[in-house]
Amino acid sequence: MALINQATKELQVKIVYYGPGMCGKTTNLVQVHDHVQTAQGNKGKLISLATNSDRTLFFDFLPIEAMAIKGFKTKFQLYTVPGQVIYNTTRQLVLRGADGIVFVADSQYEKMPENVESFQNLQDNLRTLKLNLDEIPHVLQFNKRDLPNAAPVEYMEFLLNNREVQVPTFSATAHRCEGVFETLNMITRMLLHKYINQSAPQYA
Ligand SMILES: Nc1nc2c(ncn2[C@@H]2O[C@H](COP(=O)(O)OP(=O)(O)O)[C@@H](O)[C@H]2O)c(=O)[nH]1
Ligand SMILES: [Mg+2]
Repeated sequence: MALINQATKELQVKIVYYGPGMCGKTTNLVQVHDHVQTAQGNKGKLISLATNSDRTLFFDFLPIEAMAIKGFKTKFQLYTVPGQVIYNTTRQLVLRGADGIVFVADSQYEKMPENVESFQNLQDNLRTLKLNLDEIPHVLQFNKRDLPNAAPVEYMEFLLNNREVQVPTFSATAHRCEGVFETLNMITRMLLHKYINQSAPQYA
């Protein structure tokens, strides 16, 4: 559930980028951080929450056209999780209180088992937290579309988007910022629709 900060009159919405190691989660956050438009002072620093090589990153921002609901502005907090299998406890901690999830998949054929495993791990971790992916707004991003060994989108849909209710999917080449804001705009729109019942502005 989104947090209400009475002191700053902000509604805080937490979005977690999830996926296997090296799929491009950090790249998504760096691109958003570099290019998102906010009024001066309304974008936090990109913070690394751990010291190991596979870091958890975080920053928050208040969109330039922040939606004001009953006097509250909507601030977005973006997190990545470490993708490596050994950091599962960290992933559970980061997932706690997530309002929305972006699952980033690596399009390379040989990464499909890792994508599927990570998607399963996401559902398992949510279950541990007594949450259900079906009840959390989420989107899929098929990243690294630029690589020659990228699997067809239809195949990735079949592997990762075959649940009862299909979710929006986006093709991306994150290091060129392609598909990054399309993905973010959709998840924010879904969240605003859920919490605020209004459509979101575009961020870049
Ligand atoms: N070719 C290609 N490389 C990418 C893309 N997105 C990210 N990368 C690279 O993949 C590597 C892992 O990315 P990173 O964001 O650190 O992955 P993370 O482990 O999910 O956080 C880095 O070298 C990125 O520059 C993409 O769309 N295409
Ligand atoms: Mg990373």
